[in-house]
Amino acid sequence: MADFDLVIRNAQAVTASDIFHCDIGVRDGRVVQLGLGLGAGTHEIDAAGRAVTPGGVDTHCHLDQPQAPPVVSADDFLTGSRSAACGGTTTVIPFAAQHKGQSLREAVDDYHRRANGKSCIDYAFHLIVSDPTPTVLKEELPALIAEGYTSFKIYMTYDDMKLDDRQILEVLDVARSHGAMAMIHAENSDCIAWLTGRLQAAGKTAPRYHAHARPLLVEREATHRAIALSELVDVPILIVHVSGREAVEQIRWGRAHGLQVFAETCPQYLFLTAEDLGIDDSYEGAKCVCSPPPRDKANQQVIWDGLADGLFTVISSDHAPYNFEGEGGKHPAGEEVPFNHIPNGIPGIETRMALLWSEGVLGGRITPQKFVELTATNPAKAYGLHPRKGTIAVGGDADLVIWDERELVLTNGMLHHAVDYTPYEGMRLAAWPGTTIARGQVVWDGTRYLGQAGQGRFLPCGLPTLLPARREMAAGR
Ligand code: DUC
Ligand code: ZN
Ligand code: ZN
Repeated sequence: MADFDLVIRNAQAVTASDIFHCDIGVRDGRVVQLGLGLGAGTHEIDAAGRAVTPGGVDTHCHLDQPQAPPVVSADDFLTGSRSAACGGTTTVIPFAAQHKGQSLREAVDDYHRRANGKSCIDYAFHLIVSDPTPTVLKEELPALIAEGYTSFKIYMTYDDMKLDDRQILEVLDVARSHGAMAMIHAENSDCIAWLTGRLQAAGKTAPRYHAHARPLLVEREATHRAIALSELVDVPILIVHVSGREAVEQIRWGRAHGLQVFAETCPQYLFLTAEDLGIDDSYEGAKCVCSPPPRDKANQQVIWDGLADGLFTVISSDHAPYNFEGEGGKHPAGEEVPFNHIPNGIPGIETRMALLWSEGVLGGRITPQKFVELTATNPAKAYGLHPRKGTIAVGGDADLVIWDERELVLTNGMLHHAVDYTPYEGMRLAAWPGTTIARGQVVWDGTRYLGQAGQGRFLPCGLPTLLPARREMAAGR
């Protein structure tokens, strides 16, 4: 009888701290031995000295999130998890979103119905709190945190989602009392509304004006305010989808003052610029409308620097799957809508890992260990899934990626999401996941999706374990 269900031989294993040569023995979906010359496995894969990293943990993506008609999410848990797996991600945390007037519990129950039996990889839920009633604050949120929904997103913009400062303080206070992680979308709503009104009055409605309505200072002001509110409550926060220099400066300022401010960025702020929204009034730019908007080359460099020097805690996809031409998308029935009616968000759940390995690691901008820290280990720690997820260690889930370093041209045709475009069409990459293994099962072999709907399990989250000592934060990193 074989000693293991699966042995990966001759791996160059990468964790957030080390790179080491080993075989990886897997039994019952977990890593049970790391060493050289391991015994036989029922299945064996020769990694042939290639890099093996933990499967990606994508802690910011939107799958089958209910939308206001006519907008629809192109990806559900089936297509979204399939796409994630083929791109080297083995755990996702999308959002159970409360709409105003709805109970939070109802939003969670509805989201479980949407996920149930569909995902091929493990998943957890963040909450979105858009209506913090006394019942939500005193009963529902504490109960849900205790059940494993230990993080929630707060919006400072969007009329149907945003909280005012007083409400943000109330929600942060719950996070503090119960040890949960608050994620904040930091853009100043009134500034956006005022700028949008002026642009519209001037007839400036093409997609490129989306970036004019959301300049860096709109993000800077809200980031500073979010940090100040968290300081008042004395609770850590995580600023999501940070796009450029001005928000980065606020986060560095907060840390230099000893505050626990974590930060997330996304590939769109490394690989797209505002020019991708259009240099003229072409509607193609709608494909890259997301919030905050992509900035410019100099800001891309600021984001790369922040990834390398520890400013950023995680890099997530913020996969927001809206079709361009297809149903419920950005170009509804071929109609060109004003920028402020274009659904905000771009697809990227399958491309996150390869973009960062190819351009970050192979491009010499970050180390392989930093890649693992940003794409897997810190995301798992931030949301209470570590060490089961996010590393290669005995006892952890056997969620692994074996990397193929090969030249390829990215096209939407190679992707497995249900979105009809990728913003990275035609981009040249130097790597792609050659094999993705989720809890010991091969779900992607480099050419074929081999996962099964329902193979992924719901993961209740523990409390975040990513709380560096205040002294380290104060070093200004
Ligand atoms: N914020 C997100 O996190 N995702 C899509 C759109 C947005 O504004
Ligand atoms: Zn957001
Ligand atoms: Zn998002």
